[in-house]
Amino acid sequence: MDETYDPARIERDAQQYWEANNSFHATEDPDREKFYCLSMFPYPSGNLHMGHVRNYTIGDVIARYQRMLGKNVMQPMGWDAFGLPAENAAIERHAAPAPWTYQNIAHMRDQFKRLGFAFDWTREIATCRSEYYRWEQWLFTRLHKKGLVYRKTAVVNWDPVDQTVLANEQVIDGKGWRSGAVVEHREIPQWFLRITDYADELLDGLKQLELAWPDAVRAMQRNWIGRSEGVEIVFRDIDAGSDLKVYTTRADTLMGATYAAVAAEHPIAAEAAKTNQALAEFITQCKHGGMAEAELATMEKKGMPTGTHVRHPLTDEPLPVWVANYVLMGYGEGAVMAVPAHDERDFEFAHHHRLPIRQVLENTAVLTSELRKQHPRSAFETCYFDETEWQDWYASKSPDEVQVVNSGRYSGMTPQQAVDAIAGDLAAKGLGSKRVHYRLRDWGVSRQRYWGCPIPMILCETCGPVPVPEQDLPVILPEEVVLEGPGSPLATLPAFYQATCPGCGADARRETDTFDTFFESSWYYARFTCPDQDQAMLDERAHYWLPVDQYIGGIEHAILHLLYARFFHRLMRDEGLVQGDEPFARLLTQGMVLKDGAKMSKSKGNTVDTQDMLDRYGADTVRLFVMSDAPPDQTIEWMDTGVEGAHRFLKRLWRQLFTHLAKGDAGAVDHAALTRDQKTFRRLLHETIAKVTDDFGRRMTMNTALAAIRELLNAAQRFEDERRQGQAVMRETLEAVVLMLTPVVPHFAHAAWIALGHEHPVIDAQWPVVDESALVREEIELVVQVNGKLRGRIAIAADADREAIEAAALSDAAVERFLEQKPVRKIIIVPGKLVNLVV
Ligand code: ANZ
Ligand code: ZN
Repeated sequence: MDETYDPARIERDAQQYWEANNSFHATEDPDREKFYCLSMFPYPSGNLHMGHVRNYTIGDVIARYQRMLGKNVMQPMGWDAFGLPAENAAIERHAAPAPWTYQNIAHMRDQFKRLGFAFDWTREIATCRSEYYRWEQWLFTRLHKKGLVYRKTAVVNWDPVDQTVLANEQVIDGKGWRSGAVVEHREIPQWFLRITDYADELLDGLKQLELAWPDAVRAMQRNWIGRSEGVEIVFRDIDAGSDLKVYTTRADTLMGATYAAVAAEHPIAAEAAKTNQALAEFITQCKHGGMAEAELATMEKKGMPTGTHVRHPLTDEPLPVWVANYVLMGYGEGAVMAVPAHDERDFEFAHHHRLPIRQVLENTAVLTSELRKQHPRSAFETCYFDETEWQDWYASKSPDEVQVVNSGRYSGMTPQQAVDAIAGDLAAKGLGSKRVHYRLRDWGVSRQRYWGCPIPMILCETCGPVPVPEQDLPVILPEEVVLEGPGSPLATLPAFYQATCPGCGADARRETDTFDTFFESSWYYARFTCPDQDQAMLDERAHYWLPVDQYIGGIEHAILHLLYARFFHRLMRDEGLVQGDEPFARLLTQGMVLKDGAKMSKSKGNTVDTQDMLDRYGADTVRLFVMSDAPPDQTIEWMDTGVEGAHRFLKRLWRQLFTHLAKGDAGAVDHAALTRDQKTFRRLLHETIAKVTDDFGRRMTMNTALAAIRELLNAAQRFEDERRQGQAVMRETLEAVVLMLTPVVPHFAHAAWIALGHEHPVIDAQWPVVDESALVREEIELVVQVNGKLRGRIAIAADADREAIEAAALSDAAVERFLEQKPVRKIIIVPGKLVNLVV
């Protein structure tokens, strides 16, 4: 062993050893428990940043720890290689995206290796390779046969100057990112996957993931799916237009509906606009506005009356129909029954346009808002409370005590009773029925981009869209192209788009759109189990490895990526390709790496150069630092002093090992020969092993584990026992420390383990085992209370009986003073903890 810690050499040696011995190559072994550890694969943007380093270190620590528990661990790595940045870089360089991507992959792969991640590189996948994407093309054609794929027109962002469709990220403040032109919305035919068919299952499946997935992620998925139970209500037409259907989750408030509102794109709006120029202009204006749901709640409630009326389904009262910019076409029926007394958006709208407000529930937050004070009182048809009264009332009631009021025969019911009664009455009249509704929309997978997987369809004038036959797959994306502008070159490459219809043999045009890149990332986890399979999408190896036991990645993927992967898993399950319902048994969302309190980013200029850190300190220091500061799911603050601290720790430990080894081998611990101090120190060692094991495994708080190891080493330094048994205990301690640090600083551990005289590499060593007998405390300390107040402490044999404990407590000098010679009425003993003397 060298006297000083030389990370460059140690890390090179360890990495060479792993490479030469295929140390991380995983094979299926039915006799061993498997552990599939997966960190979300990166987009090959060029360089690893500190966020990557932390993410992959967390995964690597878990994988290496599980291996030491004796499991058959598989940890693969690959590249989410399609996507927009490659196209942008290509435009800048007048080159093709492919070589740029492959170069980046090569560079990042080197950086991964430099960090010592235990990846099975034989399983590497790049999603831009046809060996990979051919199988998603194949699946797509299968889904098409099953009716799970369809084509319909949808809105895209159109840049009128560059004459191209833009991705949402390329629209900045409503303008094209390159041309600066105001972006238009255009409707073009696109491909959709029926994820809504699986909405219920995707929602139910979340229950299985309780405790195994972060609550926040499950909640976000739940909200995104957005199941609601409501009633579909028909408002009959009065003015010879057409009937109006609305969807409401609040049928209990039907008697409070004072107008109806429709989206700008609603047919009733279009019909009315034919004879109303101002309305037509308003509608055009709405169509240009933003469409995000979050904006709707806050934006100004604009609207115009259509001039038509519909009939209230229970009272027959005529209600005016308005066009309102807060009603979305893509949701429910694109129309609402407006209940301004109980819906804030309706209230704001009614307030603004001076529409009547009718209260039909006892309690309502809307009526206490600031706006109410500005609203002319005469507009309130009914209003029971003033503000302060209402607040007192509200505080005194629970929500299910609330009553429906001012609603005829429904008055006096609870809201739930009213929903049921009203739905029943509507059904009897043929004017309504209960309905379950989802917020989730079908997944539009078409992108008008070049650098993506070609959608395997042929568009024939006679037959319509026809899937590319299985024997003609894959549809290969030509890689040798030059991108001069933002449009996709596929549409201008006859060699690509000219095709023959598989149905009728006529000349036809190949689909030139490509898949959303979420398509590739939705099933890569499964392909890692059998990446070399060239006859099928997956094979039986998937049954051995799936589900992923631990998935690690960013919270930014909490909704879409994880939902699409859960959807794909079910699609593949229904094709007989995988078993089970869920792809990821456990999920860990790692926290960000901050610097000076902000997220590291190039634009803020607060990035830390990974390569520079590796050159300066070595991989182990960087790995140790990113694991030390906080639990994996919380943010860490990058601090240069923290990195130096991690480095110093490793140097000091190296020296400790060196000094110890220089003294020669003291042999194994002879338990019978240990002194009391040696036993006490050994107890700390085994308590630490127990804690670190729990922290790495169950709690996943490697930071507290590392802190405990540091404390143990500090105690070891103070221990300084040169006797034979002292040295034997020290040896046991250092071995255990090296083992416990192996997942975090694997190169350091590799070298140290050899220096400690082991023949087999530390990656094949077993995680240290707690010696239960070492944990037994010969003497324990008990707290002594007098009338519940801490008054003293006594040291007593761990197995002392009640009588002995009482005697010791009563005779303790400090305690005696507080007894003031009063008779002790009762003695309460909490074993192992305290004695309470009641006087
Ligand atoms: C009357 C009502 C009274 C409503 C009340 C709410 C509160 P969730 O739960 O998200 O499904 N709504 C329906 N379609 C809409 C559309 N296309 N654009 C905007 N809003 C729409 O929401 C269902 C509720 O959202 C429905 O219940 C409807 O307003 C509104 F005190 O109807 B409600
Ligand atoms: Zn045809």
